[in-house]
Amino acid sequence: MKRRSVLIAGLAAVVMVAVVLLLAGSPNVTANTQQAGSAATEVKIDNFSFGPGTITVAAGTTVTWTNRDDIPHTVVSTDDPKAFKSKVTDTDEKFSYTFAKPGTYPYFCSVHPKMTGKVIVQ
Ligand SMILES: [Cu+2]
Repeated sequence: MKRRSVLIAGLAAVVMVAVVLLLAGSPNVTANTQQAGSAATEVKIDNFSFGPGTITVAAGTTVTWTNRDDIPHTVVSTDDPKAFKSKVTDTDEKFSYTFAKPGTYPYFCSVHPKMTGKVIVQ
């Protein structure tokens, strides 16, 4: 009788260790969630600046610029050849471009070349 209870106590200890290992291991499974979906895909043009000036998006994301300024602006790729080029946008007009390939895409406003921004595609 005494030997049996020792055996049960031993089994219980093994089960306890297994449960603790399982609980300790489980956070690693869920910790690897992606954050790509939360990336900003809207850039506001306001007060002669792009906001946010640099955004990071996943490949395949469409970025939309909206001119919130009272002044016409453009969104023009700095690269040669140009990856994208908007027409002159007036107040509340939008320009969209879909970034298919990973890379860094600097751009500026051709009306006011000191206005610059950057899209990083991962
Ligand atoms: Cu401008």
